Amino acid sequence: MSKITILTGAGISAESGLETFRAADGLWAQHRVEDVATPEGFERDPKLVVDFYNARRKQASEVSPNAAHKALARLQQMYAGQVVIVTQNVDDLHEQGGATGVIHMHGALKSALCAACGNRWAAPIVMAHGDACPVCTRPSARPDIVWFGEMPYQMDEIFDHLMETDIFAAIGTSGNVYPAAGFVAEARRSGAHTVELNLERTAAGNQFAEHRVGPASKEVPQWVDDLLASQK
Ligand code: BV8
Repeated sequence: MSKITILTGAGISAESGLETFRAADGLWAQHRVEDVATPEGFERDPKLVVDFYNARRKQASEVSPNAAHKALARLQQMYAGQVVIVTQNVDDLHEQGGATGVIHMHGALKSALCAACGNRWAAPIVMAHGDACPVCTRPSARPDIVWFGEMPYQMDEIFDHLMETDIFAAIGTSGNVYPAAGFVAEARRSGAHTVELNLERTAAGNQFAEHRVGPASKEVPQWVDDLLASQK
């Protein structure tokens, strides 16, 4: 029974209307990373950071999954082997598109985290700095997001999947951020077939055996059709 491990990035949600990070007009063109996506930035100006994620949480609540998200859910439902989705994205469009067991390695907009006791709960659409944790009651709520310099979530589980996967696909990610950008090398070491699906060949592209170049809403459904046809 073969196994497919998929890593997604901001590009899979672009056609749903969510901005990517490194596009010319993307999130990192509008905000300094060190101000809104680091613990130091949160320490310096928690309101700026909380408002940055409030705006993204609001945007994410107003968009819908696109054909790429839905195609991956179809693959999970119809593929004979195991299909694991690891996402760098903090939106919940994979789940809205029908995917299950999605690993959010960089956290999730819909989740709040207590910086004091580690408790997690469903984030309100608008968080405020100083919101109390429902468990320890301290005013230590923060967005449940992995910032630069923080350890991504579920890394052991992810590496277990990479070590035994037969196919590794990276969809809509520029391959700039580690450890996610190192997953393709790990998968190759395990002998997996590697495929990059992206609007363009990325700088990391030469690490992949196969490339499917074009918008995710077109390339991902086609890739899924080919995978399902090949298993017949
Ligand atoms: C850690 C928060 C250690 C969530 C994010 C030097 C070398 C190696 C590593 C480092 C280094 N210096 C520092 C580091 C570590 C650092 C890092 O990698 N820095 C980089 C910049 C060099 N990494 C970290 O800090 C990580 N933690 O290493 O911890 C540690 C060890 C022990 C103990 C404690 C800690 C944490 C990384 C997570 C940071 N958080 N964001 C949020 O705000 O959303 S990263 C941010 O960038 C996002 O989360 C996103 O996941 C990530 C990658 O972005 P992409 O998803 O790839 O988006 P991008 O815009 O870049 O690209 C979009 C792509 O889509 C493009 O290729 C485009 O062509 C394509 N596309 C566009 N439209 C479409 C499309 N494709 C298809 N169809 C379309 N329509």
